[in-house]
Amino acid sequence: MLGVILESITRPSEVAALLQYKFAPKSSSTERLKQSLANDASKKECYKYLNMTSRSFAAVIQELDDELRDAVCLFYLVLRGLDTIEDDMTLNLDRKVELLRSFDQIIYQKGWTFNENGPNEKDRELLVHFDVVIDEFLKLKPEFQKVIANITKLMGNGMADYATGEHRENTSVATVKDFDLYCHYVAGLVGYGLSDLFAASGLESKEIAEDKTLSNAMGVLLQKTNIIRDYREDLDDGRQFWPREIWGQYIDKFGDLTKPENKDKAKHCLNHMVLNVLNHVPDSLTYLSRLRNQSVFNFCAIPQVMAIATLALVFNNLDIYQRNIKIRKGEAVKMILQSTNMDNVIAIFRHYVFEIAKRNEATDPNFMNISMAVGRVS
Ligand code: D61
Ligand code: MG
Repeated sequence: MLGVILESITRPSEVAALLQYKFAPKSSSTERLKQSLANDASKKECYKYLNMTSRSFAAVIQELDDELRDAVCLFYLVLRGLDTIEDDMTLNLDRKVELLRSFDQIIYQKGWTFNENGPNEKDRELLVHFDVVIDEFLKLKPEFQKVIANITKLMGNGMADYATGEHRENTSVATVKDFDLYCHYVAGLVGYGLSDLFAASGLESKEIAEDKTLSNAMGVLLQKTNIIRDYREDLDDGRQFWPREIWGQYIDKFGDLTKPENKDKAKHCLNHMVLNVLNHVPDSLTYLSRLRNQSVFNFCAIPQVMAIATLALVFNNLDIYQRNIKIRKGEAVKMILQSTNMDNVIAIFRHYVFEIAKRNEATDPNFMNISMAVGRVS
């Protein structure tokens, strides 16, 4: 906490937000969740795994209204389990593909657990105790179960296609179209599933699940932002998610973007990647503007606002090629406290997109395209 305050010490509004957040009374939703966990050990386990495996989503999920909280928590845990199989580079490829393609059936097998993940896989514990997730999944309303199983099937098969390189000539991401499709599988589909859950809960109208382009954009914007921010970590782990169609315009070898002698090209490449994400901003704002329930609005708006702030942080910032960079906790908390209505969310988006415009340079080959993408938001 002290470190967090020091990081924001020159920004009084952030220090105020941190203190307000820290000493705020527990929300009524948190209270009700605590009550529902008091005499339910297996549900309690699930929320323990939610908090263990997600820094970004645990808090916003727990703040959802009662009608949705458990369904979204289980949706998250099921997909985190699936992703823990996808991410494991120590698993044999045939075994991985078999698991990915059948995961939508595994979630109906009472007692199923998995201990074949490598010892260093970050969420391996979740799969070791996956029987608890399955028990709670099977207690959800059949309509919720169907949404979750349907998305799990589509995502598992999409991940398997990528793991085997089925739809293209090699295992890295070649074209912008491939990049969009991969992000659709791993994140856009979450947007579809969440919209279906919102509609099934009755907290939002059926229309929210009808425009798939908007639901997809919600997830793709988050995933692409993570992929830019995580360049170095992924490179060090032997993964490449940036499409060659973009980085190939600037450099011959993906890893060469880290080299000091390539810094201008690396900067232009990075900004080209940010430009690609900016294209999803109008759809994300349109989706948010259609939400009616307060808890659903906060749940959806907070991650989007964090992503826009992260995009502004990475734009024109060569540090991403050397280390992990993150927005300050004080900045994050200030945004969380503000992200409760559409007017504030639009103001936050404008603020960060304006930050990008200020650091846009006339020497950048995409200077004009970036200006136009900015113009579409402000
Ligand atoms: C509103 C609110 C939250 C939303 C949304 C709309 C639309 C989409 C998403 C959240 C999904 C965002 C994904 C961005 C984070 N990326 C990852 O976690 C990557 O894994 C992707 C596959 C598993 C997706 C699991 C997930 C994530 C968030 C959820 C959810 C399911 C269910 C409900 C609510 C939020 C990434 O994982 C990194 C890691 O291992 O930690 C990767 O492997 O690329
Ligand atoms: Mg993954």
